[in-house]
Amino acid sequence: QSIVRLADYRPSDYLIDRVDLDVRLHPTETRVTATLALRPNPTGEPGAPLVLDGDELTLLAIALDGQPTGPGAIDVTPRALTLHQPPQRPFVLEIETQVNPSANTKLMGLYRSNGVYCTQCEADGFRRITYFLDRPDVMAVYTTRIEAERHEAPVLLGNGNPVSAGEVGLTRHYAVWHDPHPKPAYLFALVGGRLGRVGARFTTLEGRDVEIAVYVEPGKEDRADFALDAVARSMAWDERTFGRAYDLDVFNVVAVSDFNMGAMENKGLNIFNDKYVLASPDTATDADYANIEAIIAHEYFHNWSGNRVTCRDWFQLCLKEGLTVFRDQEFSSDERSRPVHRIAEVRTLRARQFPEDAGPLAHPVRPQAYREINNFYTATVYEKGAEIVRMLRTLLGPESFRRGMDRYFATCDGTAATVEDFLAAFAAESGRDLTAFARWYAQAGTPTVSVTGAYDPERKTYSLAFRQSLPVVATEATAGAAPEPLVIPVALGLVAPEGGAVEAASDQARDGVFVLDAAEASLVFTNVAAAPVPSLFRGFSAPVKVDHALTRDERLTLLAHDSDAFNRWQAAQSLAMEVLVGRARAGAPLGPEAGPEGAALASALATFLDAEALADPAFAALVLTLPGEQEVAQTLGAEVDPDAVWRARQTLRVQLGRDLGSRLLALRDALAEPPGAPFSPDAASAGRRALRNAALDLVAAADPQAGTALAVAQLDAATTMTDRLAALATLSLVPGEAREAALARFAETYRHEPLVLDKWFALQAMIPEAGTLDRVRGLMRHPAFSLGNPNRVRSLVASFSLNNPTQFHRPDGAGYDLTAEVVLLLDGKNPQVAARLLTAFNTWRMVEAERRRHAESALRRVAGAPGLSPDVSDIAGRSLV
Ligand code: HT7
Ligand code: ZN
Repeated sequence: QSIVRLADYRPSDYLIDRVDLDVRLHPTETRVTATLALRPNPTGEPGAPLVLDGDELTLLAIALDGQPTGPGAIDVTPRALTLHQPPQRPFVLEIETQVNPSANTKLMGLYRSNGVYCTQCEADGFRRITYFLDRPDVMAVYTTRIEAERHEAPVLLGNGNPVSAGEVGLTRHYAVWHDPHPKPAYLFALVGGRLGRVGARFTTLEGRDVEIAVYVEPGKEDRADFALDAVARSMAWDERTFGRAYDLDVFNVVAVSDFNMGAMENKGLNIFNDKYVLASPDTATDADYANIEAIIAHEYFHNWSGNRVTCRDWFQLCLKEGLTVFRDQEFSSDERSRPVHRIAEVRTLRARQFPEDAGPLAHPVRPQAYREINNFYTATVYEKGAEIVRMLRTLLGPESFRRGMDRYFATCDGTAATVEDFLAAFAAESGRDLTAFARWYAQAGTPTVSVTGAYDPERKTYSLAFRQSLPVVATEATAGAAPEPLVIPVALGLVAPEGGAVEAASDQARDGVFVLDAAEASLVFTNVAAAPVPSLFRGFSAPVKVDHALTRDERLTLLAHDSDAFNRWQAAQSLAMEVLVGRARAGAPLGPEAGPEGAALASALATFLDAEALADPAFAALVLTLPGEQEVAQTLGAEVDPDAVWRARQTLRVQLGRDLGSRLLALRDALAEPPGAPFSPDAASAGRRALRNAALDLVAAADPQAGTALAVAQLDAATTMTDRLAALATLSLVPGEAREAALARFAETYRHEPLVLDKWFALQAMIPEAGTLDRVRGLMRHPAFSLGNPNRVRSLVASFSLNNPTQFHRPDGAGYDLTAEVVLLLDGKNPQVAARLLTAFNTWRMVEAERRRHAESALRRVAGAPGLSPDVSDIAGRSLV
């Protein structure tokens, strides 16, 4: 497959102003008539042939300006329709195609999910519906007529506003939708099916009365209320925070059960994976509620950052995704606890994006080349993309940032824009030169910032020397060229060893932010009465690794006294990481305690819990949670033995559970909900549950028998899925009768709830025991499992391959073999999901030699298989480079 390069971008030779679609839905023979109003693009090549994209299409008829095309005028294949000599004036093409939604297992284009017709067009699915200029810089106004059997699809939804509806003969009906906002084809959507609805009204700041609705499987309407409320809260927040109002009369959200990703921001008609819509206390955990709120917000916010202003080409994906992730993170921080949410964001970044940036799939936030765009919906584009926007705000300050956003929306509204357009708005608004800052978009790899501090008691100065080092990442475009220094905002402060802020001045740090924009730089504080402890990268002000050799006492000072909550958490993480890395590197055996460092951490945590756990349980739960195995492996960097990492982490968990046991039990009691208390998914209630369950986890690590008894009791008494699942997770780590009985009972209770069974699949796939491989193979034959449903594959197989490091990296290579086998099985059905599963091999070069050999041979088996999809072939090829 050919490589697409940013450097080769050329405007389209033709534009499409209006699209009239007539879609006659049928399970296997859906007919689509597209009437396209085209014209030559003044900036394109005059006289060029018109080449429309297609994918697995059957052409039934074509007419040019109402006349059949003459012999030799067009060439048609399932992948392209070429009109050799298009008129050099506005003209109309009418194209009739036929597609088979029931056979569409790729879930791109028009497909059926549980009998519901739906579409997914980003990035290039529209070409699976009709021949089209399927590129984001071709923006048209769409009118869609949808027709179907009434009994099969009583609900017919499209983009924009409803125009008309009516009967067709005795059994069929139709609806017409018109979207007045020009949009690229990837934002097209339609839905037809038997669906239940919940609705509400929202009046925008411009006085527009909007009908908002969430459509779900009939009978599950009561599980859609939370999502509906999240839509209304998102609308209000975007008005308050960014002055952005909604621009249609209706806003519809539809939940479907077969979906390749989380959700899709189609104009006025967001389509969601039902996992991110349906919620009830009995079926959804607190994490589910938080995800639903965040993803509803994310897709809604795209209405401005993505739809009103879209991307010129797919290299600019971060323009909409990074910015929209930033916006949804801000929303969640405002709706919940800002520090707690920031910690969650950073944990995700470190667990997903840092490894990606350090492995063979590393790429810049704005890639320069791709073979398969669907493989670039990555943590780097999304999460690191959001960090860049956040750094921009830190550098400019909140007011200037907001004015820059206003200017961006004002100047780019209705256009397909680039990263340069985005930065230009902020440069113009602030008067700052952002040329060097723009390197964040172009250079792959996580920078490391090394810091040394020195106190001069004579001069009463404290100086900090910074050095940034950037990995050389050989990508298509850079060919391993030496990276240039990045502009890194370092939010910082000084803490007195006995607590309290040090009131020291430095004219190099404005508003507590020092800007490191050279390879090396230093910063001097004056009037510092005594040696302070520096608190650096407060709030994780830049997506970097920090190499700063603080002593244990200095870290303890930060944990106890820093005014920045993120760095208090970071101090505990760093203390734990030192223990974990030391033990893993030494290959230390599993034991009851992790040495004096483990004891020191336990004692600091005891003090912390006594003073603060009840005041902020959500934060306390995070402080108690040790860095994950993958993060420890990343810190080790090379020749990693995943079993040694697990033993190190388990030993420290045992020690914390033992040393803190009585406190943890007391906290569980103190935080218990009074019997009959009503359920609330709010952050405070969720925080109490999180701490109770973090306590259970550690108590059970130290004393599996006591933990089992507590978990069994919790499972019996639980009134929320959060508590039930936490108890089951605890039990899943203790081999024996109680575990198997609890798992069997849970499966029986929720046998009609696929989304709950997903949690059950995932828990079992993550058990760090040798028997898990066979368990996963067995569960793949479970009646509730299906390779055709992406949620099932992610719950069972991806949980094993991506979230069970000891078993994926089994020394005998059987974990790699299972993953490769499923990737190949799946590739024929759903290449996108198969390719994503294959990214589990991202870390293969980091593991020790024997495992590495097995991983490489599994990867080579995949790469060499005949008939691979471009998606899987791209990931396999890059993983092996
Ligand atoms: N913009 C959406 C991306 C998306 C997607 C991409 C490829 C294949 C299927 C997909 N479904 C959704 C989702 C988002 O980030 O908002
Ligand atoms: Zn998005």
